[in-house]
Amino acid sequence: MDLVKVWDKEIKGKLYAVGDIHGCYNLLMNRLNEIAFDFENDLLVAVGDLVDRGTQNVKCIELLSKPWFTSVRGNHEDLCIGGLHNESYKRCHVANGGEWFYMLDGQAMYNIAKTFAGLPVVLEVNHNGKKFGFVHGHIEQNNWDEFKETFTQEPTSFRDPSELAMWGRERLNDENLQYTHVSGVDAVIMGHTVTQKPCKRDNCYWIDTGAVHWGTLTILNLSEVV
Ligand SMILES: [Mn+2]
Repeated sequence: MDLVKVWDKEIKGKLYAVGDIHGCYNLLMNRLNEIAFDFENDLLVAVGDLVDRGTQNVKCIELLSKPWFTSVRGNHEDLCIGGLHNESYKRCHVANGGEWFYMLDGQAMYNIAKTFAGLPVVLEVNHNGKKFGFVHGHIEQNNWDEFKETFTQEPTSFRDPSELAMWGRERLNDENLQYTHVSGVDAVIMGHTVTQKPCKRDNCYWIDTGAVHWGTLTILNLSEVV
């Protein structure tokens, strides 16, 4: 399992990013039809949190087998993986919309956790001469390659790089103004922190617009933003 993955299949059509879906399968399909998404040629990259809080969790997991869909791992995928064997993860998960998972039979839970553990924490997609980076919550470094390298090095900080990338919100909150343009990449797309509208700062985008709360699912056409 690779924590960092570079998309290596050809994208014949357009490249889109979608915010946190959280079990809202019908909403996603309706939005894709509205934008005339081309299921034969386009690629949709989700920023993680496919499940929990919404009602169509299994349908959303099945998206991962579609050639037009891929995702990075969000903290809710992490909760499914951890909740399988760890009581405190399970409690946190149930308290955050994950009760559906513990109503499945053990084999189904195991299969889902295994699928999620196969998702990268960081995904890089090159399309039409541009490089797009995807991570669920946070990128600590102001350089894309330095960020990717933290996943291959011996840990230097007390926080695991995957945990920071899936759970962190520091860049969007940025109280110390330490985060700037991320060099080495054209755009970085994140979710995790709900904003009323898609948010852009430097070359970073946050696109979790609270689909499961307000029915407002953001889909970005990445060839139009960069
Ligand atoms: Mn999240």
